[in-house]
Amino acid sequence: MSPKLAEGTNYKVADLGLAAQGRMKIDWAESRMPVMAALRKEHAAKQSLKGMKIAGCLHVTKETAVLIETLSDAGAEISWSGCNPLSTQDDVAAALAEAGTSIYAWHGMDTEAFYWCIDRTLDFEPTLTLDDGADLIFSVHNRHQNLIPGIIGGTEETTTGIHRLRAMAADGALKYPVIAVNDAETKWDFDNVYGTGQSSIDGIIRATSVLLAGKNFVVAGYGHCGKGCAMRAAGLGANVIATEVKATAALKATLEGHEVLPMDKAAAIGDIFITATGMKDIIVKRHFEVMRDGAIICNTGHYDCEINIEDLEALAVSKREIRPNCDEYTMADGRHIYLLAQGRLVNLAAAEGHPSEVMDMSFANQFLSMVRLTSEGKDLSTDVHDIPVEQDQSIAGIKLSSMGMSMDVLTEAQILYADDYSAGT
Ligand code: 9W4
Repeated sequence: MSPKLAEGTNYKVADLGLAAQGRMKIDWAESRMPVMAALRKEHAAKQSLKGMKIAGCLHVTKETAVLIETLSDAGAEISWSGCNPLSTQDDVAAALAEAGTSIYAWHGMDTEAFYWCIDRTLDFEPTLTLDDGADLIFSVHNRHQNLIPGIIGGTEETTTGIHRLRAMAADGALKYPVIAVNDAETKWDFDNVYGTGQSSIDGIIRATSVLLAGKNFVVAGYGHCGKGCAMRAAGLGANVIATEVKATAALKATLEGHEVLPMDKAAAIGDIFITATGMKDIIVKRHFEVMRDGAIICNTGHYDCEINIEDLEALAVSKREIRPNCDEYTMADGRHIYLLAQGRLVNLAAAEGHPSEVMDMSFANQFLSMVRLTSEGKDLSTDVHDIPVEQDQSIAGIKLSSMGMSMDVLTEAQILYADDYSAGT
């Protein structure tokens, strides 16, 4: 472990000198998270989490800091670690440590340090766990089983984590109830379409500064993320071309005004390519061979195998980093192809991930799940539980009113009309 780290009785972070800068980032995020502000006001007054000890393992970002401080203001004791060594923002970690939060996180830590940090957050014997990737739940179940009787429940943020926890529950191996935060509509739908849509375009622009208007913008995969990217690129004046393997998704892309082509055709006419499929080998050798000079390629799908970088490396005669997060590959015939963020998620590596306004809703789901586990956790079965529909509606409602919008309400007569089956249709 690096000797340069700052260590205290309840923290280990990179550099406390970054705290003032981190605090400004947190203040900025907080001002963009009105749902969290409303929940903080209500639950700080009620002290809904009083007596709870929450161990968290989730990306240490400015938005997560808002979640941590909201949980703390609602009466909980907190101990936190980052869930990915590359996502920890050292200035945010320093600001949290300076404000007294127990936090063990620094950018670029190795695997041994990662588990050391998780173990430190378990030292205070938590009553609740809050996860992104389920490392905390796995650590409790595999290495700290003595803590299980004291744990009321946990939450999990990601699809992958939830998938594994459901498998654990099916085998009878899960020992406390878990709420699947990802499955809330106010989480995955808004994250994927609006969060990934904007931040992916943001990553492309930060890495390249190119004009999108008039460009052929090829989106591989028209799922929620692909749709978000397509919508925003079209809004900036690009001609969007979607590639798909699923007819219904391809049809949606067509009816939303985009062209649909197989990648073999799109490869030759695209100016900018973004992969958002979750599948490997979307852009391979034969595509690189026909691409235009100056083509830009990047990935916003779940994995970094969508673009076959080995094929690109094999075709190239030279490579240089021409700008941060932008590698220029020169082909034998003199054409240049630009790969962004080394094929990793462009919205995270070259931009800042989901905007705070989007994280506002994801983290409202985390917060309300902690409140639900506190009040009802003892009655929940040892299984993976969904977010209640009313919670989704309540979060969306607070978000709407914070934006000055208001809705209609069904009258009694309308509710009766909808349920009435006496007179046929
Ligand atoms: N960030 C991340 C992961 C890997 C990574 C260039 C190659 C996810 C969700 C939220 O995973 C996250 N690798 C990088 S940068 C980087 C960043 N590089 C750098 O060289 C390796 C991550 C959730 N979230 C938001 O989206 C916004 N606020 C949040 O809390 C954060 C980070």
